[in-house]
Amino acid sequence: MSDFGPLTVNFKTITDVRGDLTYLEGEKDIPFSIKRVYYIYNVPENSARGGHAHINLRQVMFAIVGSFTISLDAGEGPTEFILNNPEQGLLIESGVWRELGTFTPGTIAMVVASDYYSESDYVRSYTEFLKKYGSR
Ligand code: T46
Repeated sequence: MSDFGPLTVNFKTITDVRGDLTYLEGEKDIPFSIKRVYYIYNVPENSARGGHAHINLRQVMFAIVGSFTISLDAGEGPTEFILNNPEQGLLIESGVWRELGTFTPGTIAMVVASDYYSESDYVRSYTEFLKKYGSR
């Protein structure tokens, strides 16, 4: 089942002569209450991140600046997405393996998450991931 759920989250932007202002609100634009925000930047060329799934965590990820790729795998192989629009996020449900790469120089990837950081929520072995989620 390659079902990632509804994937795209569009944020609202207010534009005037001073520039653009984009905002997102928990439980409105984002389909959960936001408990944590983190951002990834200064990523060296050819570096990969991710390589895990979450048991319960839900996240929306977007590129504030720049561009990167993310491949999502719900247990039947990867589908690749490019994130390069600060007005559009990708909803990543729990139980989905993700791998990030191809960061252009200066990229800032931003993530809003449904829960606090907890290492026990991670599945960091692909074999374990397939055992747990491969037969849905
Ligand atoms: C995800 C992808 C897209 C913390 O202490 N607090 C935090 O909030 C986070 C996110 C991480 N950490 C620690 C855990 C590790 O010791 O920071 C270290 C690096 O984390 P990690 O190797 O998991 O980083 P990425 O970029 O591979 O994965 C991160 C998120 O962890 C993950 O939830 O979906 O970004």
